[in-house]
Amino acid sequence: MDTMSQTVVLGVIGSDAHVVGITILEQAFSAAGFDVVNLGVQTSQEEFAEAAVAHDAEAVLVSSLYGHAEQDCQGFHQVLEEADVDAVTYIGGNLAVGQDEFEQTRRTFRELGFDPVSYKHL
Ligand code: B12
Repeated sequence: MDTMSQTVVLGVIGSDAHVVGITILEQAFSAAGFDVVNLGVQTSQEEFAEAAVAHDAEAVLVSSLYGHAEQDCQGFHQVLEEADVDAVTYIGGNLAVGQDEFEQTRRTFRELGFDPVSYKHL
């Protein structure tokens, strides 16, 4: 019988070491009944893909705070595709450097292949 497990893979991409946000996300998703695989900070694109495959993830959640999300996510969806990952992908945090406009940021990450972006104004 299908166990209907809903696994969420979560991590902070690139060289980013901000850990508080994903710790809160981990707790929130666990409390909501998901199985959470928290890859922690400084996670590479390949590590996200490997974990998503290994755990047959429903969703991959990428966090980025330090302002380099756009560079760190270049080619990310190709890496996922090559690994045969079939999951929704979300990104959130502080996705741009400084005070740039939300719609522009959302467009940038949609074009990079992500589903709706959670974005925090600084
Ligand atoms: C604490 C902190 C640090 C600590 C981190 C300690 C640690 N181990 O976590 C230290 C001092 C190490 C640090 C270092 C740096 N930091 Co810092 N840091 C912060 C600070 C003050 C708070 C971050 C935090 O913990 N917030 C609390 C949590 C709960 O909120 P959050 O992280 O935003 O996460 C929530 C949401 O964003 C969202 N979310 C997050 N990820 C995701 C993902 C998805 C999918 C979704 C849906 C939602 C989501 O949900 C979370 C829970 O509510 C912020 C400023 C701020 N007020 O945000 C700067 C800030 C993030 N840091 C900044 C910078 C620049 C740096 C450094 C580059 C500074 C430097 N020159 O060295 C380095 C980077 C080091 C590195 N390699 O990562 C900038 C980033 C600027 C930008 N993006 O434009 C900020 C915004 C400060 C600023 N205003 O300039 N930092």
